[in-house]
Amino acid sequence: MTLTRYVLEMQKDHPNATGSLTMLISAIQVGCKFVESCVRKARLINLVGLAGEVNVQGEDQKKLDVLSNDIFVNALSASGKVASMVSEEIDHLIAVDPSKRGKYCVTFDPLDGSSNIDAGINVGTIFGIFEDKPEANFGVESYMVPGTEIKVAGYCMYGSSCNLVITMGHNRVDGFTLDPSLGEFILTHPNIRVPSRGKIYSINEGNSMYFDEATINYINSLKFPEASSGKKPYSARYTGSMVADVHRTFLYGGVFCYPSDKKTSSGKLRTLYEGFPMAYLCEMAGGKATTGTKRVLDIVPEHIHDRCPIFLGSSEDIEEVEESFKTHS
Ligand code: AHM
Ligand code: MG
Repeated sequence: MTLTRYVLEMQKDHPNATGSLTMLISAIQVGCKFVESCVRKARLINLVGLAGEVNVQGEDQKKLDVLSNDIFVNALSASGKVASMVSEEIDHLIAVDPSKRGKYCVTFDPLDGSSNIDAGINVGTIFGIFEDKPEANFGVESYMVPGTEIKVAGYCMYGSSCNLVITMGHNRVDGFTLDPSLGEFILTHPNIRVPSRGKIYSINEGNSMYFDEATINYINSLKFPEASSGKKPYSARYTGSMVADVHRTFLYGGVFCYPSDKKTSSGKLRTLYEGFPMAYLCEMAGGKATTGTKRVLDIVPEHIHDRCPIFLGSSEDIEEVEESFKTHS
């Protein structure tokens, strides 16, 4: 089953389907293949290193950040199915030329985890698809909606293999692996379900001195379980690449966390193109995603580059996070 056939079949019985979403996902698929090929040969063709610019987040842009952003902006604009876009790399809303506008709004982080790229660690693209609101008149208001309005979410991980994981809703998440000889994504992980309980936690513990009490207590409960609980300490795994850490969490279970702390009241990860897509994928795969005190998908952003704290993964583990926040906030 190729990704193209999968999307066609998912849309086949949809009463109002016009083929637009299928074409849009096809454009994303092409973008992912293009970025995959650039990441694969980056070292050889001098694509590692800095581009010399600083993005809206105040981070140094890598050459591959800039290139990946251009690839997605061009692929999505050319699809004719997009009204506007929000990219991590561009400070303003990206308007599509009126002659090519469609009805979807797309948010994306073209190359998440790019600070890892020079060391050859996994990186990825994260995307979310929303519907344009006519009353927004192609402005940012189309994006100031709760995460529950997201239609499609996914990521592509450029790692030891290239994996694209997608949900079009209906409690269904599927994973594809790129067969480089065919140039096609093949269904290799049908119906991904996040185990209800895991044994791994994933957090940048180097920030511990800034964590609030609820986070510290929760992490300590994983490392020093009460003898009476019969639980063993969890293993720690953290690559610093959200796509890789979340992908592992989906497959093996456990928790991925980027909390708010004393330095950053909303954490680090961006709501529209990191928080919402990953939270939606997690819920559709049977897991949960919270800020600690609120379901991530219930957030309504006020700005396109807003950030949100996030704890996502196995439902029973996330319920313990929520418990810790109830007790210690
Ligand atoms: P980026 O979008 O600039 O790459 O930053 C996001 C990344 C995530 O992939 C990862 O989870 C997080 O930043 C790691 O941050 P830290 O280095 O603070 O642990
Ligand atoms: Mg990112």
